[in-house]
Amino acid sequence: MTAMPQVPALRRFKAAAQAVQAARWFAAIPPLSTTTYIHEKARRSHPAYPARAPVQDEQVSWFTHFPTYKPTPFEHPCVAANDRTKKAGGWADPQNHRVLDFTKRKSYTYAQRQQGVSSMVLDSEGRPMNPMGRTGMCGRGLLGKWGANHAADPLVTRYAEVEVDDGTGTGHTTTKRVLQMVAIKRKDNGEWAIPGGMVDDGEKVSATLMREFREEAVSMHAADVAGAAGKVDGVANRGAQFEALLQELFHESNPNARFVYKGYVDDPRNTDNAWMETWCMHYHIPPQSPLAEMLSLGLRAGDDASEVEWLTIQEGNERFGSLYASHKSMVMKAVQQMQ
Ligand code: RP5
Repeated sequence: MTAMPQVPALRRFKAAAQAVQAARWFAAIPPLSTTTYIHEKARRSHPAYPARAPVQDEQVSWFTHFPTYKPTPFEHPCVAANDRTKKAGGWADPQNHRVLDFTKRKSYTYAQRQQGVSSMVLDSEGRPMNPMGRTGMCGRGLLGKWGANHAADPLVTRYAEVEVDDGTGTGHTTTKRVLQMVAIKRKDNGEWAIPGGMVDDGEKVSATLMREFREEAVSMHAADVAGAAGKVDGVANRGAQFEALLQELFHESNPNARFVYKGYVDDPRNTDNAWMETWCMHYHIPPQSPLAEMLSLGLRAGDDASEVEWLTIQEGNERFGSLYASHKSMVMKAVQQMQ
């Protein structure tokens, strides 16, 4: 018996039904409470990516008629090499997205749009559609999951006294109190960022927040802290003390931890079918507290970071102005919440 030919009318009907479903979901609910948000970094170049197809601001929305749109297909080889169905400890979905059940996947962005229902809209090939629209690239790029890829961002701040030019033109300085954040320089594109990272399968966000902060910004062994602190004040068990203070800071029940943001990230790795979403929490360290003292001793870049520093949160500070992805907006929101 010969196979039934595909019925074009049926295909057209399915496509129309998907468009209607998409229309219901894509009501513009932007991240970070702006009303006219259009992702921008998600359309930019990335050092590990081929060129994206150009997408102008007015072409981003899936509802804009764009018949000539031909996104560049790309999946970085490291993604297939980490297929979790083939490699123990792999962090990527299989290449064939059709074997996945997307009704079991969550997207904060989609959930925000449709009263808590987080299932993702799929395109005519069954791949999840970026809730913010076109990016000029299809496939997964460097991201492991089809659809939403979840991260957590620990924003750690303190007040510090710094010496600044007094503005008299005499070369004299004055002391100024500034707000600073722990920031890392990312190895992948050299941009400064909150020391966040991916939530592992089955991991609690609170655990990711602490793990990423420790791995990227305070990469040290207890002995290092003891050694560093020992040189300063001779206290021996500072490593264990530091660990206990970190545990307390990132504990779910820390009353001083503040929720900042949960949703889409305008990340340069995003594609039409895979994108970053994050959960950002803010931890402000009081001056002269034991943790403040230890963090001033113990910042050290590790894992995906090449440098780490207390970065001054101030317009005019170039590093702050060009923070990675949507991180500047998150920091600004946290600062507003402090006022
Ligand atoms: C950003 O990517 C998130 O806000 C988070 O900071 C980061 C997670 O990715 P990796 O740092 O693990 O690459 O979108």
